[in-house]
Amino acid sequence: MKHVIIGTAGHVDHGKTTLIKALTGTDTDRLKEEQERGMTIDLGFAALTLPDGTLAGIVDVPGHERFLKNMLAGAGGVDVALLVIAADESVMPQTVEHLDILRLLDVKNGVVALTKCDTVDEEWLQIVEEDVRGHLKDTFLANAPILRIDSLRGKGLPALKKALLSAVSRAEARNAAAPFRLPVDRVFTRPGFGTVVTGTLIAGTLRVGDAVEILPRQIQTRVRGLQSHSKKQEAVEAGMRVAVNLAGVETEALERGALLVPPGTLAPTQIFDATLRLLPTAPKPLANRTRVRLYHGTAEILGRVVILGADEIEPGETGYAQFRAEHPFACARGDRFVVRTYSPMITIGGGVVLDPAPGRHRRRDPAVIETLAAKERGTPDTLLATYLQAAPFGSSRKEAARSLGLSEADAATAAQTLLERGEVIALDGDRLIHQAALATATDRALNALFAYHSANPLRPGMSKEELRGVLGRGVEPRAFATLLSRWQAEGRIVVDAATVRRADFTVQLNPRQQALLDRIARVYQDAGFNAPAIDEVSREVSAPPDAVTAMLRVGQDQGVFARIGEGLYYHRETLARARKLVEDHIRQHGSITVSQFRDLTGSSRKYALPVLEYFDSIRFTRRIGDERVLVNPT
Ligand SMILES: Nc1nc2c(ncn2[C@@H]2O[C@H](COP(=O)(O)OP(=O)(O)OP(=O)(O)O)[C@@H](O)[C@H]2O)c(=O)[nH]1
Ligand SMILES: [Mg+2]
Repeated sequence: MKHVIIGTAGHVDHGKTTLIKALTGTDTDRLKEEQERGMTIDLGFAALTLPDGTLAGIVDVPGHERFLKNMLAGAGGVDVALLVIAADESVMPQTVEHLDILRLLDVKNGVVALTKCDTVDEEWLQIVEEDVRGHLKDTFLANAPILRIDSLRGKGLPALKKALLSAVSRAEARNAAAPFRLPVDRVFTRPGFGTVVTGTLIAGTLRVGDAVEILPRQIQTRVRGLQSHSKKQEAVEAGMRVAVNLAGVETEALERGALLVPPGTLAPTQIFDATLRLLPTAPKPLANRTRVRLYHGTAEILGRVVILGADEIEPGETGYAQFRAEHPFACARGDRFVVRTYSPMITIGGGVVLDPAPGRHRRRDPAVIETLAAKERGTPDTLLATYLQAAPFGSSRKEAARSLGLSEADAATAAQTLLERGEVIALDGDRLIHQAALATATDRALNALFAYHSANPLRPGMSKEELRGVLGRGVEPRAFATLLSRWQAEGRIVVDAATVRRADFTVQLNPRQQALLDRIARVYQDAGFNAPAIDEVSREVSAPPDAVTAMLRVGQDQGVFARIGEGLYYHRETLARARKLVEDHIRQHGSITVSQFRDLTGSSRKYALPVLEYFDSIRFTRRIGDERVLVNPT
């Protein structure tokens, strides 16, 4: 299922929260102060089921200028904008500012809701619609539908839902295969659970048990539990609202603006290179070393902008800049951000991160500008690195070159550079995997095995297919096999014919279990060819049938028993005798039939047939009509 976030936008009091309540039944103004003042202060959350059953997350933002910082914390995860404009007031300052922010963050889809239509007449409505169209010209909402709404009476809601569905279906799905990224927007404690953070998962998949690093503080922890819209989940995917219960972290270590990522995938930074576009409406050119407020993910970061290759950036122009922050934070190449002036707080522009960890530059150095231009275009190695970062199980060199539109020679050089830097690892001759992706896959596999061993202490290991399923959709069998042999070579796991176990795991029977296994083995030894049914064994050894079955499985893994058929086991000595009888008989007579075997063993057809079929299945004998011959007569 596709996961998307719909985010409200619009001027204060234009009816965003009322509209969300009318759509979903949820009052997103959950703070006492919000309810008293009838005004949204901080982000609110709800879920909307669209006409086709898609469950969209909703982020409701405050419209008041004073809380724009909170709006920015919500805007980072928005896929579809719901721009709310009150028909009685039409476009107002924060209508424009919110729209600017959504554009700077590269939101591509949306719908316009004209609320409070019940308070104006048709003539006025037409004037307002024209005004709105004029403001949306040249934006991603230029062709968006404008829906007339009266939230108090629920008028226009079905049409709005349809329009939202169509915008949602046009929205590009976020990459659930990339390393996960969760910008934190709330932190709280739940009695009995501990620390919980919430946010919009903007990339990747997060699972219970996953190792997590909290940036910029670099605190390592684990996911203890997950929820989305108050429902417990084992895994959550990009585009979902999520609540994460973190193991062993104090709430003091976290705040809005923190970022959760797989350990080691991003480093905190205080300086980055970027393209920076100034809005045409910015009041004046942006001068070198201006102190600004930068908004990235859910964080607000103060710092100075060093303009590269020029003295200033004019309104409406784009330039290169280096941002020098007053505190560490984390960002990645390609991330979008918004810039406001320090005081008064006016949104003046935004841009795209080109390099999250550059050195300091000489401002006028043409080589610096050239390098930044190359980074903006994407050099083969940055392209390949970005591509591999989003490939959780790596990619063949050919595949990578093809998807990036690189020549094989360029791709090979790029691969060499990344291999030498240790950023990428060659899994086998052809397959490359990003070290971050490998670390995540390794962690996930060992975790899954640990959980399996804990739940199944008597099983020798997890089936390979089950483990492959745990690792995620789209791990090809070949890539999986390569990963398994790598982990085996590193001494992390042991791979048997069909199962995988952690290298540090062995089946440990306690003395009582061992005694039970021995007693069961004796029962089977004594019974010989006429093996007992499980409930007979259960009576004989005075243990419940489940316990007998469990021990039979352990015994089977240890080679004490062979499973001949449903509920039918032979002791290995009995099986060896049967095998000898079959072999001798065939050598003397050329073949053996079920009734001959039955007579030889003094058993009944009930045993004779499954035993011979078992011999066929292990390719000891082969059936020809009613008779069996040896597969390997020599
Ligand atoms: N008549 C009428 N009143 C409406 C409608 N929608 C909202 N209102 C009223 O407008 C006022 C503001 O509504 P809110 O939903 O709080 O506005 P908001 O956009 O969420 O405001 P902020 O979050 O503070 O920016 C409330 O008194 C609502 O009852 C509508 O369709 N018709
Ligand atoms: Mg509101």
